[in-house]
Amino acid sequence: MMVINTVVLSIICGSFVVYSNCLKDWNNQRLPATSVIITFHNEARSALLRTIISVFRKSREELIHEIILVDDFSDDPSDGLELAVIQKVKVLRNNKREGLMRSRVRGADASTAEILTFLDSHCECNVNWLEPLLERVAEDKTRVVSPIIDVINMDNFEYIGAASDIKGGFGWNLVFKWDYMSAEEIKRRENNPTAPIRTPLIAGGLFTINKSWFNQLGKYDTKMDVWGGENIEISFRVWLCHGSLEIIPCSRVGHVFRKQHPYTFPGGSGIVFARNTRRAAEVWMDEYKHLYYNTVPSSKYVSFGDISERLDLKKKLKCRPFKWFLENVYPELEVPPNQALLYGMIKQGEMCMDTMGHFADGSIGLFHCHNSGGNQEWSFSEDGSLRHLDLCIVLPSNTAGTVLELAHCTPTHHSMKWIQIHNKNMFKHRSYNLCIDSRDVQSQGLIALPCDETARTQQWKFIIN
Ligand code: UD2
Ligand code: MN
Repeated sequence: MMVINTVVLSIICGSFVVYSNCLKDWNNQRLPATSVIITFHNEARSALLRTIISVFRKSREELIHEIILVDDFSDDPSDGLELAVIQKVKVLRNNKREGLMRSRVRGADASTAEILTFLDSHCECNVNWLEPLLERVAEDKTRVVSPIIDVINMDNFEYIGAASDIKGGFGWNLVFKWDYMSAEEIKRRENNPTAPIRTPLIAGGLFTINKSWFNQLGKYDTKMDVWGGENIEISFRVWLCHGSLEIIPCSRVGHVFRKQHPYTFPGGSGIVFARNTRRAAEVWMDEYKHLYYNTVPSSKYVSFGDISERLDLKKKLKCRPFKWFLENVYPELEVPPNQALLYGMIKQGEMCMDTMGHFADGSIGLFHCHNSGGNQEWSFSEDGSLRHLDLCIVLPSNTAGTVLELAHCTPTHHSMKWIQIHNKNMFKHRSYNLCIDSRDVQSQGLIALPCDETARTQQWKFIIN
C-alpha cells in the first residue's frame, strides 16, 4: 500500500508497522561502528544466544565493532565462555556479583569503539535497528537514543510490535512507566511519524550513546547495586547536564518483559531499589526529593551511602536544577499543590525547635541542634502548615501568651497557618499579629506573642536540608 512520502506505509511485519521513510538506503550512509555491551546474570542460554545472533544478523557487519558480554558472576561460567568462540564476541566475567551498573561500566571501559550500544541479555534486534540510532548520535554526541522496545512474549517468545506513541516517564514514587503522548503531540506528529521522540526517561536497558560523552557524563553511579534506579539517574543526568534523550521510531528491538526477576537480590529487592532510587533523588532532585519521600515514606529509613562524588560531578558539569527538568522536559508531571518542599530544622542560635517526643496536644520545645532530623525535622508548605510528620503547629487561641501545640494536620484549618515575615526570620500566624516566641520555653514551651522584630526570642532560621 503506497502512501505519499512520510505518511505511514503500512507494511505489516508480524504485527507492527514500518514507516516508509525508515526504509532509506542506509548502505550509502557513513556511520561509526559501535561496541555492543550486554551484561547478564543467570540468563537463559537460548535467550542470550538469540540476542547475540540477532545483533549480527540484523546489523551491517562493519557497524558492529565487537560485542562485549559481561557475565555478572552467573552460577555457570560456561554460559558466557562458550560464546567467546564467536568472532567479535568478548566475554568478561566478574569474580563476584556486581549488579548491572558496575557490570555495564566494566563493559564500557573495556570497549574500543567510539559508540556504545547497551542491550539487555534477552533481546531481539529488528531490521535496520542500528543505523537510525547511530545516525542521531553521530550528528550530535550529546543525544542519547533508544529504540522502540517491542515485546517478546515471555511464555511463547512471540514478537509483538509496541505502540509508537508512548514515551518514558515516572510518578513521584520514581518508578519508570510508559506515558501516552498528549492528543496534541500525536496530532503534531501525524505528518512526521518517524521524527525522534523527546522522552523524559529511557527505560534503561537499550540505548546508544557516544563513549566519550558517556565517560564525560560520569558513566553510571557505581555505588548503586544489582538493579533499579540507574535508568532514572542516567535520564536525569543526561537532561540536566546538557544532553537529550530520544526514542527513535525507526529503530525497533524486542525485549522479554518478565513478571519477576529471575535472579536473587543480595540485600532484598525493596531495600536495594530504594537505596538506588534515593541516590538518584538526593543527587538530582533538589527540594523535589521530598515529593518522593512523601510518596514512599519507608524509603527514608534506607541508608543511601556517600554521594559526594556524584555531587562533585554535578557541580563540575554545571548541571541544571531539577525545576528546569520539570518545566522544560516533563511539564506533564504534576507537582502536587500544597506539598511541603522545604524540609529542615528551625534554628534559634544553637538551639532547634524540637517536638521533645510529644505527640498531638503536646507542646513544642527547644533543644541543642543535633543535625540528625528526628524530632527536629520540620517542613513548611505553601498552605502555611508548619509540620513535623503529620503533626502541625497550631495556635489554640488568639490571645497573647497562648502555648503552641502540636495537632494532627487539618491543612485547611486557619489555626495551623503561618507565614514567614521579616526576611523570613519570623513565623507569624496568618490571621493574627502573633509570632512564635521562645522566651518561656523552659516553663511552658513555645508561645505566641505580638510580633516584635527586635525580640531575639522570635528570630528563627529555617535551615533547609
Ligand atoms: C529495566 C531495563 C533494564 C534496567 C532496569 C532498571 C529495559 C528493557 N530493561 O528492567 O535494563 O535498566 O529496568 O535497573 O529497559 N543484570 C546483571 N546483574 C544483576 C542484575 C541484572 O547483569 O545483578 C542484567 C540482566 O541479566 C539483564 C540486565 O541486567 O541483562 C537488566 O536486568 P533485567 O532484564 O532484569 O531488567 P528489566 O528488563 O526488568
Ligand atoms: Mn530486561
